[in-house]
This record gives sequence, structure tokens and C-alpha cells, in this order.
Amino acid sequence: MSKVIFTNRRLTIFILGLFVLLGAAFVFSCNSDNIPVYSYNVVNTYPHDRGAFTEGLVFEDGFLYEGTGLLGQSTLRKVELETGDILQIRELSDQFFGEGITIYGDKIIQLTWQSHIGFVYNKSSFELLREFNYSTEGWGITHDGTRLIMSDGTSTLHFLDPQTFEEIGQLEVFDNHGPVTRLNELEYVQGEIYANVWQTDRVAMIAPETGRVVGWVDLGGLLTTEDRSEPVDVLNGIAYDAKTDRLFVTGKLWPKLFEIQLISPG
Ligand SMILES: [Ca+2]
Repeated sequence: MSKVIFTNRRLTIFILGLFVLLGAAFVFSCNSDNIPVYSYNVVNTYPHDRGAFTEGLVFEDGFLYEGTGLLGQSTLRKVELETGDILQIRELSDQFFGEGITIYGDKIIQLTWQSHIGFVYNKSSFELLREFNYSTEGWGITHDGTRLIMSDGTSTLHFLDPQTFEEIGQLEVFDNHGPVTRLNELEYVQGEIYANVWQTDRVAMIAPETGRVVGWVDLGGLLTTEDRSEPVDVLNGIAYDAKTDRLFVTGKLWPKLFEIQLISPG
């Protein structure tokens, strides 16, 4: 009888241990997937130039500013939000593939994809003021008020001095599955860096201090079948109007630009 009790005790301890292990595994798996995924409401829909291969998008003082790509078609534009009309345009030389843009003070900064050259323009006149160089590819750019923040298609973001354009720091972006690569168009929104992930409908919300993705936005379903009746490319382009707390998104060759409101998962 005592042997049976002893065996039962060992069995009980074994089963309890199993439960503890399973519990720990459950908690771990919950923690590894607990990055909130935001959905969205469309607040307003505006026309967008189907010919604009959007690589950079900014909103400032009532107007959109857009940088477009492709060799021989790259531009910098000032666009009327409500109509999508191009109010001002500067064409890049044919050898440059335009990428992200940001507005810093009275200047617009525009990256190029593989030329390692950035352009600095007068915000009002679009006059080219200077060029600067960087060693990586150029994808997206934004700023946090004191530093330019640049993506290069990898999981690394680069901080640049906005006066000298020297690199002053880097940030490795990761979520619970490891590095988050293909970070593209950027926008600094209320203390977080928002980044389109190239070839997905997702936007990463990144903590600038750590590089950790603290939230995802799933922007799937923005375009209708009719919107896709002519070729469209991927989601790309986030602009934020801090004054009115409005968030805008669009994509390359998309016929529409959307003002959206994010919905917390819980
Ligand atoms: Ca942007």
C-alpha cells in the first residue's frame, strides 16, 4: 500500500510539474504575442494622383507635400488635400529615384533611393539649397523635432543631425519575433515613429528610445476592387497633422488618400 501511495505522490508531483510547465509556456506565448494590433476607421477619403508613385508624404499648414519615385518620373509636390490638385511641382533629374521627404523648419529634405544623395529645398520656392550624402540606401525620412530619422530598407533607423546631416545614432527595430526589416515611409506621431513595412499593409509603431515595436496598425482593406481596376502598388505614405490630430495614409499609384482614425484592440 505504501508503495502505491509513494507512486501516486510521484505521479501527483509529476502532473503538478507538468501543469507548472504548461502554465509557464502559456504565459510566455501570451507575452510573445501581446503587441496590440490596431484597426482603423476611414474618416475622410480624398482623391490622389494615380500617377504618383508615393515615396514620401507630409502634411503641414493645410497642405500635403509628396515625394514620388521611379527613374525619370520622380518629383517633389505640394498638393491640395481636398482636391488632390498639384499646386507646385519640382521634377528630379532622370538619374534620381526620389524617396522619402520631411519638412524641417523652412526646408524640405528629400532622399534618393540608391544614389546616396539627399536634397534640401526651400520649402516655399522648392529651390535646391544643398545636397548631402549618406552611405546606405535612402527610403523614408521624418524627424522628432531635433533629429532627422531615416530608414534604409533594413531594420535599422538612422538619426541624422538636421544641420550637418551627419549620422548621430542608430536604432534597431524589433518585435517579439526579432528584427523588423523593410521599414519604409516614416512619420513621427505623438512620440512614436510610425513606419510602413514595405510590401505589407502594416505600419509599425516604434518606441524611439528602444526600437521596440509597441503596436501594429493593420491597414488591410483600404482599397476597393474598383480602386484596383487599374494597377496600384503597395501602401506607402503616412502623414500626420499634429495641429488637428489627423492621420493620413495612401499608397503608390493609389487613386485615394485616406484620413483614418486608429482603433485600439481593446
Ligand atoms: Ca511621412
